[in-house]
Amino acid sequence: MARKTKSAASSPSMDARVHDQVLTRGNGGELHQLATGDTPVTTTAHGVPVSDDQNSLKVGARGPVLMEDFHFREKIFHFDHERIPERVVHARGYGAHGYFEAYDVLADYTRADIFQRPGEKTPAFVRFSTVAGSKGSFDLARDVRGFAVKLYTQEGNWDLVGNNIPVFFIQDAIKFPDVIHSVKPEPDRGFPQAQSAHDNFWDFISLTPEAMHMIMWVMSDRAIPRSFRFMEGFGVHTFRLLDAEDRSTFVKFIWKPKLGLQSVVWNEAVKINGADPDFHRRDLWNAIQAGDYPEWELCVQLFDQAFADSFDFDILDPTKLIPEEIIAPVPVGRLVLDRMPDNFFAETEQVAFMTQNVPPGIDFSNDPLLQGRNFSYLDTQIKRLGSTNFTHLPINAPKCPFHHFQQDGHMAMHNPAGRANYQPNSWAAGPREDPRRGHRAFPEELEGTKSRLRPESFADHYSQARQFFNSQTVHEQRHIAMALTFELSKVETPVIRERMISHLLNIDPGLAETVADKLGITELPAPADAAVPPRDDLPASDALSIIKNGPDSFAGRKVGVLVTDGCDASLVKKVQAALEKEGALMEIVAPKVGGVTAGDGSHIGAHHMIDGGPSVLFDAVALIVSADGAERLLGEAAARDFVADAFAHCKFIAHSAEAAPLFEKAGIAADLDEGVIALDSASAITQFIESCRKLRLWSREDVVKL
Ligand code: HDD
Repeated sequence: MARKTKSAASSPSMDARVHDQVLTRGNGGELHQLATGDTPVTTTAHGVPVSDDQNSLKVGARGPVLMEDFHFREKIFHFDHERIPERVVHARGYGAHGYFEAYDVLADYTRADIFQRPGEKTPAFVRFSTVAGSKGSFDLARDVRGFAVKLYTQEGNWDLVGNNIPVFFIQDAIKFPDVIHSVKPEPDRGFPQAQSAHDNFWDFISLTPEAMHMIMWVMSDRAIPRSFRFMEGFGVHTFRLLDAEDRSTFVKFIWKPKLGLQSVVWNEAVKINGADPDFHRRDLWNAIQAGDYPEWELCVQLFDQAFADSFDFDILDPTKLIPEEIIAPVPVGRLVLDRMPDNFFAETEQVAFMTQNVPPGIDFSNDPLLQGRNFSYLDTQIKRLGSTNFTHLPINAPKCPFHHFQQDGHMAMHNPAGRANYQPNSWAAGPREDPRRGHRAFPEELEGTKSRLRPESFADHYSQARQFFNSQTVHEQRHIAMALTFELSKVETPVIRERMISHLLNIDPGLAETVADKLGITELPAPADAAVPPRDDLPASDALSIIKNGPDSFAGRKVGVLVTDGCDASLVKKVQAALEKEGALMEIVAPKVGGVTAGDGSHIGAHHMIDGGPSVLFDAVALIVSADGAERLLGEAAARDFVADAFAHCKFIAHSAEAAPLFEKAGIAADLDEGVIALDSASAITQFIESCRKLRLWSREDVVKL
C-alpha cells in the first residue's frame, strides 16, 4: 500500500516557499501546501483541519474511494449546490456600494428621515443590469438597463428599483409575464439569447399598442449605453411624498449622471460584445478601483393633485412621462459609488430589491404596474434566495435597529430573545408599534366598482412616442430607424413586420417609410387603429435626447493609443498628460503586449495587444507610430479594423504623420475630416482633447452611413 510522507521536501525546488507556505511532495507525487506562519489551515465547513485537499481517501493508490471520506463528500456536496436560480429578469447585473447625501431639508414635502439632515451619508448599494439575457450574457445587448438602488436609511431600507428608461412596456402588471416571455429565448428552440430581434418579441409588441412609447426608447441609443456611469436612472412610477401631517405631494425620481449621457452605436455594440462581453462591469470596476467614483444627482419632479388633474396624460400611467420642460427636476442629493463588493455572490447576487421597501414619508400611487410589482418582488426573493429569512443576509439587512416577532424558518440567523414572541403580551416585553413614527399610507378616500377595466385616460399610446422621436437629433432619429430595421429584419413572419410599420405610421410617417423601405415593404399598410388620435402638438423636449445632453467634458472617458517600435515617446507622454488633466484615461495598444521600444530607446508598456484592444473599447484613439511600425501594421487585419472602426464609429482620431499609410489601408484616406487630427503642433493635442469633449463627430455619419 502506498504511504505518504509529510517530511520536508528534499530537492531544492521543494524548499521553495510560496506566500509563507511550504510545498511538500507525498510519495504519490502529489504536492501538499503546509500552512505556516499566518496562513490558516484549511478546514471543513465544520472547522475540522484538513490534512490532504488533493487526494480523496481510497483503498490503495488506485481506489475505490471510501464513503468514509467526509471531507470529500462535504466538498462535492457543497459544490453541487452552489447555484441558485438566476433572476427571472435582470439576471445579468453588477453592483457597487456607496452613499447618498441629501442637499437640503425636505421636511416641507416629506418626513422621510433620509431627507432631514443635509450632508449626512446614508449607505447605498446599487445594482445595474440588463433585462432579457441570462446571467452569463454579454453586456451590450440592446436592452433596458436596470438601475436598482438600495438606501439603508435610519428608518429602514428604501429600494428605488428603476430603469434607465422613464416609461415601461405595459400599463398593468398582469401583462408582465407576457412581455418577458416574449423577449426571452423562444421556448421551443431556446434562442435567441439576450436579444429582442425575433418574432415572439415583435409579435407581442405589435399586438400591444401601449408599448409604442417604450419601443421608441428601446430602439434609441438609450438601450446601448457606453457605461453604467453615463446613463440616467428613473423610478418610472409616480410615487407620493408625505409630510409629518400626511399631506401628499406626487413625485417622480430621476438619477442624473455627473459625467453626462453617452451611448455607443449598434455596429460598435456588436463588436464590443465579442471583444469584451464584460465591457460595462469592467468599466465600473476600473473606475471605482481607480478612485474615479461615479456619481449621480437624485432629482425630483414634484407636483400636486391640481397638476395631476390638468396634465395631458394620466400620472398613474407608467407608459407616460412628464417632460422636464413642464416640471423641472430639482436636485435633492447625490449618490456616489465608491466601493466594490468583497464578494460578487454574497452581495450582488444575493441582494434583494423590493419596490415595497419604502420608509415613512414615501408612499405609493395607484399606478397598477407599481401595485403589481409590490407583490412580485417579495415573492421572487423567496424563490431565488430560498428562505423567508433572506433579510438576515448582510446585504439585505437594515443598518438601523429593527425589532419584530418574525421567527424561525430556514436559515434563521437571529430570533427574538426572551419569552415574548407575540403581542400584546403580559410580560411588557418586546417591541410595540408606533403610529407616530411608523410608516403610514396616504389616507386616500376611495370608492368604486370592482372591475377589470383599463381607464380611458390610459388610452393614448402614440402621442408621447411621437414626442420622443421629434425630440431627437437627426442622428439619433437615424439610429432609431436603423435599430427598428435591424430588429424587424430578424423577424421571419412578414405580417409582424407590417403590423409594426402600421404602428410607426401613427408615430412618424417618415420613420415608417424609411423602415418599410429598408425592409423591402413596397406597399405601406394602413396606420394602426388608434384608440385616441395621436397628437402632434406636444413640443419637442431636449431632455429626451442623449446627444443634446452630452457632458461637454471628456472626463471619465478613455483613449486607446496605438504605438509601434520607433514611435515618438515624448508625443505619447504629452497626450497622456493632456488626458490626465482632462480626467480621462489612456491605454496603450501595441503589436505585442510586451510593449514597444520607442525611437528614443525608452520602453513603453502596453495594456493590450492589438488583437485584444480593438478601437471599439475606446472613446477616441490616437495612432502614434513610426514609419517602419506603420508599414508592419499594414498586413494586420486588427490594425486595419482599429482605424476603420474608429472612423466608422465617428470617433476622434489623433495621429502622428507616419500613420498616413494606415488610413490608406483602412480605405478612409479620401474621407478624412476635421475629426482626424494630425499631431503636428503643440496646439494639436489641445485641439484633440477639445474635440473629444463632443464625444463623437456625428456629421461623419453622412459619409460612413452606419
Ligand atoms: Fe422588475 C427585477 C425594474 C416592472 C418583477 N425589476 C427588477 C430589477 C429591476 C427592475 C432594476 C432588478 C433588481 C436587481 O438588480 O436585483 N421592473 C423594473 C422596472 C419596472 C419593472 C423599472 C417598471 C417600471 N418588474 C416589473 C413588473 C414586475 C416585475 C411589472 C412583475 C409584476 N422585477 C420583477 C421581479 C424581479 C425584477 C420578477 C426579478 C428579480 C427580482 O425581482 O429581484 O420580481
